[in-house]
Amino acid sequence: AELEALKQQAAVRAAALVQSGTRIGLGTGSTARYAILELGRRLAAGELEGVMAVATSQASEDLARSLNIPVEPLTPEPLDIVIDGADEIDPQLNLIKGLGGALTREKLVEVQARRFAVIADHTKLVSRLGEKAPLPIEVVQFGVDSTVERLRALGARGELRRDAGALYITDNGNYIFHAHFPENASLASLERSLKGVLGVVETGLFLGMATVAYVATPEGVRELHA
Ligand code: DER
Repeated sequence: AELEALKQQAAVRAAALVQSGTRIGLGTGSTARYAILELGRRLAAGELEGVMAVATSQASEDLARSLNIPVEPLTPEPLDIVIDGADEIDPQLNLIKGLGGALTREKLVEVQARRFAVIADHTKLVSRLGEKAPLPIEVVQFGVDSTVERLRALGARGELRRDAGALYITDNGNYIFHAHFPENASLASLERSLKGVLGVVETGLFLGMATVAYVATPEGVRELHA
């Protein structure tokens, strides 16, 4: 309950940045959900008007539509601000994302953001990525065991994500492998190696993408910049 209150505090802080007449990206997960709810509240209260949103998952799109937030597909036009959660945040604001299963659409949206505001509770802060969370890697279904073998050859240990025993399938119809790697000298080289693996669609490494992070602690919301 305490963590939920903290998530909501971070979400409300970021949602306050959204201005009328702008284009926004809506993240996915339990923290981003509070931001979407807050945007809906601001619209209903007349504090906000004329916004257009791009959602990073079907779930976030459905929630937005239920709140009368206008949702449109992603087009090449930049987004003024994207608000999304993270699984881990390092001191340089590099992120691990994807435990909510939406990493590919999230990265496609967030790369087009003029401002990418991460929202989280303090448990997401780490000194090094990979400390607590696995690295989600989206992989195609066809020949998945071959792709997993290629990832293991790079040093990955882990398993395909399952929910209630069944293999999890993303909005894009792919599987997700949760990988643990030995401590890596360079996150950038790990990202490049993984993106070069045949069968890999996208990784949950979001390096140098976030512009600001609102991190809620019991002492208040901290604003972190890269
Ligand atoms: O899957 C995702 O990328 C989510 O944004 C995740 O990183 C954060 O989800 P949470 O707010 O429910 O912890």
